[in-house]
Parts: sequence; C-alpha cells; structure tokens
Amino acid sequence: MFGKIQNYNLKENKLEITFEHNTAFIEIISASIINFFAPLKQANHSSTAIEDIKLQETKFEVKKDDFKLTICTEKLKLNVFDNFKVDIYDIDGNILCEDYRGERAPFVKRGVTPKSLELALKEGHKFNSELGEYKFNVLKKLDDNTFFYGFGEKTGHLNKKGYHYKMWNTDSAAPHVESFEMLYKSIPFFITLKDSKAFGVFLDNTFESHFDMGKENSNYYSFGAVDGNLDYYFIYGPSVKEVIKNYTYLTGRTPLPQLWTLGYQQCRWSYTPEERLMEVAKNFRERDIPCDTLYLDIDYMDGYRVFTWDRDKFNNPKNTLAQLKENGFKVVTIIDPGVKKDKGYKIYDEGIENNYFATDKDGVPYINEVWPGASLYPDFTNSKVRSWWGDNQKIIADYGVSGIWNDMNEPASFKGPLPDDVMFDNDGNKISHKEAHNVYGHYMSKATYEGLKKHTNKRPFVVTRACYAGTQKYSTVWTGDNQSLWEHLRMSLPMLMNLGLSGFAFCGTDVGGFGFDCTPELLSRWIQVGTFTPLFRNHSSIFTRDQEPWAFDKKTEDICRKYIKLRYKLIPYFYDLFWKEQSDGLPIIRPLLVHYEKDLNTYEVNDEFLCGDSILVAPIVEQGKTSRMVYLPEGNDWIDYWTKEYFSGGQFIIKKAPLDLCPVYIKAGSMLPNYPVQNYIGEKIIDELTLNIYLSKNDKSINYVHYQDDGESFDYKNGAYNLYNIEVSKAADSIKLKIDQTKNDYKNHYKGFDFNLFTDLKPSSILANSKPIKFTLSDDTISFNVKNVSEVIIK
Ligand code: MIG
Repeated sequence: MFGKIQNYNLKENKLEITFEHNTAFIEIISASIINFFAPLKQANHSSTAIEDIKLQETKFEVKKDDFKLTICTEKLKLNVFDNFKVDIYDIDGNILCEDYRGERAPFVKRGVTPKSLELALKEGHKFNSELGEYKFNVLKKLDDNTFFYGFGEKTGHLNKKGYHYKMWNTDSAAPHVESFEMLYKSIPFFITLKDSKAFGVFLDNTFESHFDMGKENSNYYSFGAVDGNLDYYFIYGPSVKEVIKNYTYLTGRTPLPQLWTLGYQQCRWSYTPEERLMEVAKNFRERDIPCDTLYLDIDYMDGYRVFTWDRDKFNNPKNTLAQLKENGFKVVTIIDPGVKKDKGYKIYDEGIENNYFATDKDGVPYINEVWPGASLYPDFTNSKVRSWWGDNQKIIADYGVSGIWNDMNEPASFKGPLPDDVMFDNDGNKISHKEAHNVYGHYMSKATYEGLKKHTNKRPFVVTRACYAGTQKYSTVWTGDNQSLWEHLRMSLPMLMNLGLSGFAFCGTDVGGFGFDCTPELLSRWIQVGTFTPLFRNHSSIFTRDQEPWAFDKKTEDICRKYIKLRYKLIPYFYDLFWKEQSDGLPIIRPLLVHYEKDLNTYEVNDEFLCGDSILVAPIVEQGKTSRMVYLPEGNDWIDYWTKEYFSGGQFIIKKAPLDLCPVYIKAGSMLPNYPVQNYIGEKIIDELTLNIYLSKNDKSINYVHYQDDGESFDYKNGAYNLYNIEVSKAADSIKLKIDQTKNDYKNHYKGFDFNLFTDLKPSSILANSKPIKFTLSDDTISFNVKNVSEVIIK
C-alpha cells in the first residue's frame, strides 16, 4: 500500500514521510503518545474524539539509514520501515509492539457441502463472515503472554484476546451474549498488557472498524476500518495507569458530576401517570430507603414528541416536579433523537425550516420510523443543530427537570437501518451515514451537555446509550437493554471494568436487569454490585415484573435498604474519586490489574473489581451461591469490611456470603470518608466528616486527601473548594494524626471529624492539640471526635 520510504521532512513535532505510493505522518504528541496518520480518504486530519490536541514540548531525534527511519523520544524508540511498518521499543531496547510481516492466515473453518450450509442456515444457524477486507488493516505480532483490555462496552470477558470485535453502534433487544461483536457504543481503544508492561492503541476512525485480537490467527492481531483515514495513536504506559492517563489526556476526562447523581436512582419504563410517579416517591420515604432520582421514560411525552408533556398523564408537570423536589427527588426525563413528522409541532417545524435534519443523497429530509411513527433525525454533526438542540433543553429544564437521558441515538430505527447515503452536514464538510453513524450519539450528548450547561449553569447530568471515544466529556453511560439474567449480572462486571479502562469513569448497568422478569435473589445480588457502581440505577422494561426494592418481599427489601444505605455512607468516597479522576483519568470501577499489574493472578479476574483503590468487591453473581473464592492481590494486606479480619495479599480465600452479604475488602493502609445516611443527598447539613481508618500492619503512614465543594456549580473551576489532608503515622506504640486544610476557598467547612481507627493498639490516652480527649474502644476500633484540631496523638 505504501511502498518504499523515499524521504522525510520534519516540521515541529510532525514527520512527513514520503513513500513510493503514499504519504504518511508521524506526530510526536508527547514522549509517550505517538500518532500514525495516512490520509487515505481526505487530507484533513480532523477528530471527533480529540478536541484541541495539546502537543507537549518534548525532545526527540530522527535518523535515517538505508533501511529505516528511527525516532527516539525520551520514552520510546520507533523504527519505521518500507510499507509503513513500525516497530516500537522502550528506551532500554525492549520490544513493545512489532508489526507483523507475514501473510494473513486464518484458522481453518470446515463445512461439508454447499447444500449442508444452505440447510444449516435455514435452520437458523449463524456463521461468522469470511475474512474481512478493509480499506486498511494493521497487523501486529501477537505473543503468548499478551492480554488485551478496553474496547468500551463489549460482552464477554475482561481479557479480549482471541476475539473479534466490530465498532458499529447497534441497538439490539436480543439477550446480549459473548458472541456479540458490537453493542450501542464504539470505543476503538484497547490496552495491551504483557510482562507487566502496558501500552494502548486508539484507532481514531468513525467508520465501521474491526479489531481481531488473535481470533483469525494467534500469531497476530489486527485493526482496520472499511473506509476513512489510517489514524491511530500508540499510547505508552508502561503502567496501565499511565496508559489510561495518557488516553484520557487525548480524548478527555469525565467532568466532576453533581453530588446527587451519585445517589440511588430509580427508573422504569414508565412511571406514568403522575400518580404512579408520586406513589413510587412516597414508598421510598415511607420505607426508609434512600433515593435521589426518579426517571420518566418515553410515555410522559405527548405522542412521543420530544420536549412535550402528555397533559392527561401529567396535568401540571411543574407542580409535580416541585412537589417531588420538596421531598428531595430529582427527575430525569428521556429525550430521543427522533422528531415526529408533524406539521404544527414546533420542533419539527423549526427543524424543517432550518434544514436541521439529516437528508437523503438529494438533500430531502430523511424519514424513518421510531416511537412517534414517521420521524426525522436531527443532524447533530452540524454545530448549528447542536446549539438549537441545546437550547431546547431549556424547555424541559424550565419544568424543573434535573438531567437528560438520551436513548435511541445509535441511531436506532424501526424501518430498517439508515441507508449508507443518508447525508450529514458536518459543518459544511458533508459526510455520509457510514462516517456519521458511530458519532451520532456523541454529538447528541455534546449538544445536550452544552445546552444544559448554558441554561442551568449546573454541571450537566446526561446519560447516553450510544457514544464514541471521547463522549465521557459530556455524558455518563449505561449499557442499554440487558436482561434480568444471572449471566448479565456476571457479565456486567467485565463490561463496566472495560468501559472504565476506556475512559468512561461514570457508567452503570440497569440494576436488576431491564428485560425479562427479575427474581428476589437476583435483585438482592445486583443491588450489592450497584452499590459500588458509579451510576447506580435500577431500571426495568414495560411488561416485566415490578423491580423496585419493595416489589418482592421483606427480605429483599431489607437487603436493598442495607446496601443503598451503605452507598449513601460512601458518597464522599465516590466524590473524592471523581475529583481525583479529573487529573489521573482513573475510573471508579477498576479491574484488579490496574493496581496490581505485577501480580499475574489479577490479569483474568472477571468476578471481582476495585471501587477506587481502597475497596475490593467480590460479589456473588450466581444463583444459589452462598460462598465464593476471593483472590486478594499481592502487594497489600486486606481487611474484611464486615468482620475486620486481616488477610495478607497474594492468596485465594473462601468467603461465606449469605444472601445479605456481599464480600468486600478494604485495602490495609487506607482511609474511607463517610457521610451519615440520608434519604437523599443534601437532606442533612454535613458539618462533620467521618473518617474510617484501616491501618496496615506493615506500612508506617497513610495519607488521604478529601475534597469539598458546593456539589453542583462550576465555581470549583475558579477555585471554590476545600481540600483536607489527613495523615496518619504509626510509631511502635503510638499513632499520630495530622489534619491539615490545604485549600480553603469554599465557604462551608467541616466543624469537626469523627474518627474510627481499626487497629489492635489499645491506647490509654488520646491527646488532641496536646489536650486529653474522650474516646471509646470497642473490639478493634478506637472512636473519637475532634473539632478545630490539627494534631492527635494516640498512645
Ligand atoms: O426500544 O424508552 O434502552 O432503557 O426504557 C425501547 C424505552 C426504547 C430503550 C432503552 C430503555 C428504555 C426504552 N428504550
């Protein structure tokens, strides 16, 4: 495709390489991030995922000999050969990523006769298509001890080696199983981990793309796309953490959410009419189950017309929402992209008048069918359409709605898929559906985010189903129509972990399962997982069993209450994680390997996850199981959250887990901030923070930074926040605690702190700023309260 290298030309960070048949570019974004680009479709190097790419000042050298070009950055060495073959080494000369030079050689698939194929297809058997032919396909050498992660929302397991995935946003109501190659989201990014060293590859191409991770043949893996430019980033670690940090440096990070979005959320298709919505709200409060958010699904609208209300079902939405607000409930409404074809309906009329809809190849507005019947698709690739759509959010926000849920934006359609030649404006640089499809949900989320920001001046809460790489800047995501199946609870763990590794720090699945009928046991176990999931939303489909915490029996309700309350205690911990994510890009849900990549036992752990760096969750994801094996990674000791039992890391243990117990372990040497349980976030004025300290037997000190702000506005961007630095250091027979407010620019402060220290030290006195204070000692816990104190000595 490229031929021999002829010469090269260096301009700032960019190397232009002239090959016999084609030109290619290598751009040094930073010492660790390299872009490989060949304008196979268009000269313009544009990106939807990456906005305002920031080149980092970095030193590098370029050399040429008869066979190759060599580029050395401070972290990497690249050899570039004829045909744009590239080998990448670390600076010590260890090979990281090597282009594959052989021919493609798929593993053999055998049939019998054409007739047997015909009959098998008739019976409904499905076979994977033949060898894919793409516009380009990059082959890399695959070694045995290689593991792959990422790809956003895919079914199957944590490790993606040996599978083939396709990026084409797809709405599928069939039960999502391992053999699915695509779902609602396209995140063409993966992480390679080998011998404790990691790098990422991001293929920035919005056409249908393919990733074969050693399925075709175990000697190579490959990525390619059906059209568009060759445009990929090599993102070095060597730690997985660094890869995530660098990837989110490129594509952006999840912005700090409003605090209430971290509470429990209850959804159903649909809570209508308003009496039903109010009844659900009342049940939460009467039954003492915390809840912040209720959702309105499509039936609140007038004939599914977006930005309208069905006045028979919601007589006075403003009043209803105000009443709910009194009780501490936020309401989130669904908004689909499909606009009903209906003269006299404002949104349709404005769209037609201004040419805001996607068109057929002749420029006539394109019509398909979704919920409202014949419908048109707003062209979100056009910035004018985005700002119009953004302004429409005001219509709904003015009723008191607190967040927007974007669905059906793959885009979905009832009358067959959108044809390839449906056209999108793309701000004057027209593109077809083939190129726009995978970014349709992205641009819709961006429009929604920017509109909500402009009209509410609060941190927008947007939930989207479809998206592309980089959408994390605008929206949280849920994983679409799962079902109330144990298999889907099991699969939600690797799916959410991989979404996290792919930049989506704020994600969740429908707790309890969307389709099919949930059972009491399944809901109990799913709520336990949801407690540690950033987006904690129970949702179920029309015509399925009720799935609210009280829908089954007292036992299930008690379990739900116990775990939802635990979630409310942990709110400040989640919020601190989101604060830290702004600078390190690390997701909330993490596979164990993120923190323990030296421990090879963690590479394939599908059924445990870390919530932040301090909590290890090992849920039960199988029916009838009341005990399980838990792997505690090596490198730390672990403390059983429920019993305070102490374990060293690097071992498998058996944990008994009756239905009301989810195995949870706290990393020894950590600190967890807690709030009191509230019915909803903001119910209580929290002027004292609880800090639970889990001392390690080995380490000498713990340091924890806690973040505090108003929980909703953008004032933190101008510095209106507080930081508390809490340090615990251990000597032979005493413990010293230092409390230091290192930033002090938000007007509310904690008046005091409640400490709970889990340790075997039995102190005789505690001095706060040199004065003795009262404390209690029970089991292994020392508890005391301090106000206006900077130093505590326990001895
Ligand atoms: O085709 O709005 O994934 O969460 O409840 C169904 C109705 C359309 C699909 C979403 C689901 C939502 C449902 N929607």
